[in-house]
Amino acid sequence: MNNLDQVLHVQGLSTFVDDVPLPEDTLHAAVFVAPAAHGRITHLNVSKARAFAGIRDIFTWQHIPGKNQIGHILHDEPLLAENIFEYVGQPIAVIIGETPAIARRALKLIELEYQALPSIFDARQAYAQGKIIGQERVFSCGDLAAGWSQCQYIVSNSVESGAQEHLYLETQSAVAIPLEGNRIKIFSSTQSPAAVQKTAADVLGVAFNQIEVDVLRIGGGFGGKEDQANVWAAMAALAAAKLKKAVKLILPRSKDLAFTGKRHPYSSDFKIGLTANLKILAYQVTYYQNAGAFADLSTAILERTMFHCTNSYFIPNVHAKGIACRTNLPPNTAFRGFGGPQAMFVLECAIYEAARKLNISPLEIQKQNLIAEGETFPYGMAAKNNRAQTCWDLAWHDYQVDEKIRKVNQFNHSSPRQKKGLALMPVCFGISFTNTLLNQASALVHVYNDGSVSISSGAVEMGQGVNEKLRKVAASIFSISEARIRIESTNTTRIANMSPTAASTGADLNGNATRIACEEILKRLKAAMPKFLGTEPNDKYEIKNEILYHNTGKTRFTWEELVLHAYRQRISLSAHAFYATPGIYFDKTSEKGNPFAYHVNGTAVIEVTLDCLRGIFEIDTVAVVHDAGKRLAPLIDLGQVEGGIVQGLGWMTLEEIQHAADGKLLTNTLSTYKVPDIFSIPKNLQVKFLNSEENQDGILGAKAVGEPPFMYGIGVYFALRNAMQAFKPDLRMPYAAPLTHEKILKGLYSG
Ligand code: MTE
Ligand code: LUZ
Ligand code: MOS
Repeated sequence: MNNLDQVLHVQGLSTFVDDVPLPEDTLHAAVFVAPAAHGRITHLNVSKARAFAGIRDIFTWQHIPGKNQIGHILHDEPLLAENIFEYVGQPIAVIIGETPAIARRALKLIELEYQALPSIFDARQAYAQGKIIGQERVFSCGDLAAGWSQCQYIVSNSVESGAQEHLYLETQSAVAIPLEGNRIKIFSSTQSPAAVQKTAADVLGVAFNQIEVDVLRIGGGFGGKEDQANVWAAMAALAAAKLKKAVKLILPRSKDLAFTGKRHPYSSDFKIGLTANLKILAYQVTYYQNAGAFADLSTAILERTMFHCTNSYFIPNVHAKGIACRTNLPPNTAFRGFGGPQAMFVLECAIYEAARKLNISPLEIQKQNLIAEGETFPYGMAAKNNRAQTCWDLAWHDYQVDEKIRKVNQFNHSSPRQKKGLALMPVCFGISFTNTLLNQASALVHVYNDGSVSISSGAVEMGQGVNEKLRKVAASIFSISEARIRIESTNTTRIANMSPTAASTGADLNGNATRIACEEILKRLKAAMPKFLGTEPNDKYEIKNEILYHNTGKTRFTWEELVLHAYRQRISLSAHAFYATPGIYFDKTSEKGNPFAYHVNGTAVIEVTLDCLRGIFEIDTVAVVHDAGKRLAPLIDLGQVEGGIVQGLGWMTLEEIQHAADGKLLTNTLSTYKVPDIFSIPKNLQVKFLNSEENQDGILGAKAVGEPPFMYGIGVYFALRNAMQAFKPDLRMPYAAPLTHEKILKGLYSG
């Protein structure tokens, strides 16, 4: 894949938090958590556990010197529960032992008594009881009533989409090491070193500059470490500060599955209206988001749901309402797409339901309504260089959709028990943090006087290849070999106030900061060339492939020699630079603005074959046309698209989180929670990148690629429903994902 890390990865030599060399006498933490979904603590006795051989200490909220508060958007979440706990798995105490095994064994000696309180796990029930987080949001445009009055067809229904486990390979991990002067250095598996720094500083009641956070790379994040790495890092820091010893906290897989938040399940109602020639004129939708017990990022995620309520389509009259509902589940959190997939799924269900009622193909409705240049989204931004129609048309043509439809019909006609289904899934995803202030980044570039280069930025490498992209940026600005460039760990002492690596903006934001820093150094180097070469200052100077050029002529001098000359001339070879995405704003009062630097478009063509006797299926084809602009690292982008698709189809078809009636996670192993494996990958997975011109709003002409491909997986749901419908024309089945084998079988043979 040409990822910078690949050589180390395949040899098993890359290091993660678990590999950080530990000081002597490092201690190990285990976390004591709430055993029930909602309760009032009446009695907590840790004395037996504390007396256990090898236990050094136990900390509860009473030991926190600073604030027992880790909520950033809303301040509603304690690090350690005080009198009330609100979900199974909510941390109550941190126990510190000489080994991880000792700490875990002593957990069982903690005595907890509580008075059970009523619990809610369902978003609509929570809403009915007024348990909401933040404000209800409404995005609207046009005139809904007028819209309905002009519609020939109006249909409505409800839609459920499920939770999803991130399943990053590296579980939540932190090592906190006390340094002189009461400073703490934290190695954390986080997408947001600055959030870990802030959380630990707040909990300890110290200034941010007392806390250093370092991240070399993480073993996957997918959004699960945008906010939820803070908890474990803050606990390790608390214990390290108290005991003046290094403390390591690594969640075992089963605990990580049970304690941490997931993708938000949504329960939604829609009503959609179409004209006689299938133009969608009106769309009304209400999203009930199951936020879990604390806000975490839920309100931001809900906001992105609102932004994506019309996906790739233009709808003139829209009323979308979103409510974050507080339930007694672990706080749900960011997950690739960040609420976007949930919105898109509802609209595709609405289109599918309308098509079913009209007895036509959903494709007819989809292609009639793709957004065109200049048309606006409900939040007021106009489609600019939007490639919704281009991608759709290319996918239709290049993947021979007419021919595919004919073949599917032919197959279904002659095959009684196997049925094929086909669907197209257009995606339009806005790039930028919807919270405008987060769209900023900085970079620190050093050129050493041997000509090698070191780059620090706020980007966290999580397998998505951002480091390789940063290396390409620097190599292209300086016109030197990538081999000279090293990407350093992401560290709060080198880069301050960094935004999380999220919203697919890692390369755009940090790449641009890196570009600006490199350009600054290059400017100084070029200014030093006349003296170095003994030529006229007003001549033309350039560096190409490490060779110095004078007035377009090649000289015999190199990058290395110029750098050494500049050093001897006492010219600075370091630069720090800052980048803030220009031109974006959003007004939350009117819910209008220009929140995104640009949109990413694409269309997927999906074919499945369903075995209607067994309810099992194969995905024959996922063929995509995707716009990634002028790609910086083509193979990395291909990997992102392929990985996103597989993760998306897992959400839609396999991954089903289940809780017992008391709120305990039932799917707490990988035998009961099924994720896509090598056999789940479509037999034919094809990706064509649009040959589009340079994207002025990305980095060096490229477009962000991390999240958008996830949503192609949504098409698999509809391809499957089409196959089911071919078997059972009067299929009546609720719109609910995941569409597991079990649900398919029930749908085919019930009613
Ligand atoms: N790819 C890998 N291999 N591992 C990850 O954790 N996270 C995804 C995406 N691709 C992820 C990934 C998510 S949720 C986001 S927001 C982006 O990568 C973040 O990185 P970027 O902004 O550099 O694209
Ligand atoms: N995080 C965030 C995100 O804070 N704001 C966003 O808009 C966003 N979008 C996608 C993923 N993470
Ligand atoms: Mo990605 S959900 O923005 O970490």
